[in-house]
Amino acid sequence: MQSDEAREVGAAAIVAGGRLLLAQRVGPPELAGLWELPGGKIEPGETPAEGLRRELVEELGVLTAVGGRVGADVPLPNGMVLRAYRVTLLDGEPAALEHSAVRWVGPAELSAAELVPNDRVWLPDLLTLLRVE
Ligand code: 9L3
Ligand code: MG
Repeated sequence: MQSDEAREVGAAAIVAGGRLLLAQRVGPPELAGLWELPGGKIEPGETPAEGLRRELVEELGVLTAVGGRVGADVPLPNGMVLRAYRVTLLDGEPAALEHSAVRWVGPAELSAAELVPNDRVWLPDLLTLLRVE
């Protein structure tokens, strides 16, 4: 069994048409209403790409291809590590199946968005992604 120490939370930077997809968290209470890159815990036995693809089916109802890393590792208080990946949509329109809403944002909206604290460190990287898209 893998310990929590070694475990990863994957987050998806989905960019299309010069905009990035943000999803609004339902909970826990301190994160409810804030916006994040969708994703979740990679399960033991999954590669990060497999786990993130599964999370995006569950959360958004879309099929995706997981690409390279975006931004730095973010250590989480529970000993897990949060990592963002570049993700391409292959099939489906993202729907808020486990979030209260999803929305596509350009650079200005992204800069103004109320992101969850963990994801704020990636803002410069995400803005760069949008500019080079
Ligand atoms: N988390 C932070 N930023 C993100 C994601 C996908 C997740 N972009 C944090 C919130 C939770 C933990 O990682 O503390 C597990 O995520 P989830 O399973 O609640 O989505
Ligand atoms: Mg999640």
